Amino acid sequence: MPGLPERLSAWLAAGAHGEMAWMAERTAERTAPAGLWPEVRSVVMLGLSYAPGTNPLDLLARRDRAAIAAYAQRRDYHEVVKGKLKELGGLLAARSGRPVKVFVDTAPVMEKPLAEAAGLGWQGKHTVLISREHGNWLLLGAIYSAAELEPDAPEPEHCGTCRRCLDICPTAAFPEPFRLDARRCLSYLTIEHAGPIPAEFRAPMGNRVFGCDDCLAICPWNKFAQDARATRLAARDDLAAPPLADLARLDDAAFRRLFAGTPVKRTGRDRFLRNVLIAIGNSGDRALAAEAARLLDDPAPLVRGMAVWACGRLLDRNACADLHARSGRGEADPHVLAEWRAALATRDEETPLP
Ligand code: B12
Ligand code: SF4
Ligand code: SF4
Repeated sequence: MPGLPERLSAWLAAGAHGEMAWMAERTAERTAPAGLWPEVRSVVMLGLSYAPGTNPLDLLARRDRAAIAAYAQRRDYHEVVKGKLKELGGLLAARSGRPVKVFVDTAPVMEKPLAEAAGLGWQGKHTVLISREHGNWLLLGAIYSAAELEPDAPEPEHCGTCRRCLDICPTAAFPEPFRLDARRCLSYLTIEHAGPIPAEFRAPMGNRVFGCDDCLAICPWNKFAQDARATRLAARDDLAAPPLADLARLDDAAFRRLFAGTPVKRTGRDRFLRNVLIAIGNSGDRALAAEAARLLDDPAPLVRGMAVWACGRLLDRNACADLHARSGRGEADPHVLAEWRAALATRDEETPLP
């Protein structure tokens, strides 16, 4: 994969990986399979379809509902894909008499460039791998083999003059085609980013509470993808459009129960509630303000801070001042205090914090 180490270095040097420090570690292993496992002679790349039955973009208009990225509305693909890789890798090892290793997502492996080199598809301008047959709804996995296998030809790029994915991105996360600044990407901000979400990204988040599918859903190559309902990656109906009001009531145990075995459990309850509260603030639905107000007393500052922001978006200043008198006076966390200041200043810049 010529040029790969340079591209990864440039991406890291620009800081585009944000807080994902693990992306800057083990780069020699990441950019060359033999760096990770010196015995490797061939890499078999696999994609498993998770094509959704409905268009994820339709959900964005239902402001009282939560939008969870299509890949996360189902069983965690790490387990499913790994199981399949082990099965196939076992056959390959038995047939070739040579050892194999299997990887999904978390190892220092660049799965998209490898899948492109293996002929599965090409990296679109949104940087995700697109297959002619399945569109961009594929989850990837790798089998490293010590056997010499006949290579397939790489798939050339078929984006042409299209730029729909670049134009639809709600946060302008693509500095140029084929390059993503993760720090601006809602997938990164809602899943990987640990602290409060910077103010500029909150309104563009809309009702996206875990990941984002906009640049994927708009890609015209998806018209060839078949609904993946029949596979072991079938979507869970209760995660298709859950009411924000229900999600705002999750305590730690209920969060773990609801999202057991799905990728959503990764964020933990507090980070997830942070996202839900931002969606509530964006809902324009004053009835949901009561859910946000209840969380003003939450033990987690991350949750309290976004509860303040949501109340500030949905209620007038007087109502916010009442809530502050009830729940905000003893606040000591600097982030939450800053949110109170902003909420109380929203409609009257002159009023000092009571
Ligand atoms: C880090 C990571 C993220 C980060 C950064 C994403 C990114 N684009 O780098 C964040 C958290 C934002 C993320 C988001 C998502 N992710 Co993710 N992620 C990864 C991970 C772990 C590493 C990706 C990586 O190596 N990035 C580093 C950059 C430098 O590499 P790159 O994206 O290939 O970038 C190339 C281009 O930038 C190009 N390039 C750079 N400059 C230039 C200039 C020119 C002119 C050209 C032509 C090219 C070019 O060269 C680079 C190398 O090929 C992989 C799993 C893995 N181990 O590979 C999953 C993975 C890419 N994610 C995946 C998924 C599903 C998603 C989401 C769709 C989830 C969601 N719905 O929210 C979004 C998609 C957002 C998007 N548009 O990319 C799948 C994608 C499957 C597929 N069909 O490709 C993967 C492969 C996981 C898996 N096992 O299936 N992800
Ligand atoms: S996943 Fe969403 S925020 Fe991230 S690049 Fe794609 S459209 Fe933009
Ligand atoms: S939307 Fe257009 S430019 Fe973007 S990946 Fe798909 S074909 Fe390529």
